[in-house]
Amino acid sequence: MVILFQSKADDPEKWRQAFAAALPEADLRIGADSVSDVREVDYAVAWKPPKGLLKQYPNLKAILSLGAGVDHLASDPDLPTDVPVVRLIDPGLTWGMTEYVLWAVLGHHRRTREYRQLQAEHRWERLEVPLGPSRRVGVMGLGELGADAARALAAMRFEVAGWSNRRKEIDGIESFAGQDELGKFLARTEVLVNLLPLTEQTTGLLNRHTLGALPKGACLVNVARGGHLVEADLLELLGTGQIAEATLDVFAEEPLPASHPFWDHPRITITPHEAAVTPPETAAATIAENIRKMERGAAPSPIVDFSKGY
Ligand code: OXD
Repeated sequence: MVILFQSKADDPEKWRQAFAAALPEADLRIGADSVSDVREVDYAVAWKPPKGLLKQYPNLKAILSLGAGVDHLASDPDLPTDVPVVRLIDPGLTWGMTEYVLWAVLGHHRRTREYRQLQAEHRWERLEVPLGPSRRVGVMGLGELGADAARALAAMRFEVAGWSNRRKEIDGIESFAGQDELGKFLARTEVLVNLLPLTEQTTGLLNRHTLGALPKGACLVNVARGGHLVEADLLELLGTGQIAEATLDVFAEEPLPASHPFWDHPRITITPHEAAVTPPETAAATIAENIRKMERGAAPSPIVDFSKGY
């Protein structure tokens, strides 16, 4: 079985080793150049493949995303439509994301930026921090990643709510659903965490109106996609104090251009799209399990529903 591994962002050697352990029967080819006969490729495991690349393999049985999001595949107008595209739900990816969300939310909650400033000024001063149960955190998107992050935040004793297309039953999390309840969800949310998939409906959803509906002085954590956020609106709302601080891992343009105003903004924390980097140690096994299922004639999961966009 030939697997094409296509990603410019990942260390191929680590993946080669991880696949050798998880799926020793596979012949892993790193990059399109390593395939001399396109008819050989059975599976493509990919992150941001060049547009049009995957349609070149006539015997492809499935495309497996190397990331949780699939917008990097959906944006290919020539993506093969006759094979399943499989999203990655992987424990290591989920742990990484939940850790990042906890780090960012706790940082805002415990006023890390202001304490840094006080330290820089050698000032011994206590700032008020509400008790966890009085801090209202809201998670947009309650898929695998959002639900895990919401549970972990609730375990930290924050008052957590989630917003998603359909209402979700998650212990300890208040669930808001659909456009009708977005306003109510935003009005109660002091720290907003975005974990939505990027679709036509969610592009630009974090804008002056939605961010303006948060309580004044709210914080934003964007770990989903840069396309969710209208960046100029965030700058404006930081200027008015409507948004106090933001932690951003994803951007409209990546890498974030050196001249971008976010870099020098004193109330923005930037990380380079690293909140949850797919770990070969766990993800190769997850992908291998799906490939084995397909080799047995069973369906992989979860299969992307492109009518929903995820
Ligand atoms: C992902 C990502 O989709 O890293 O997994 O952005």
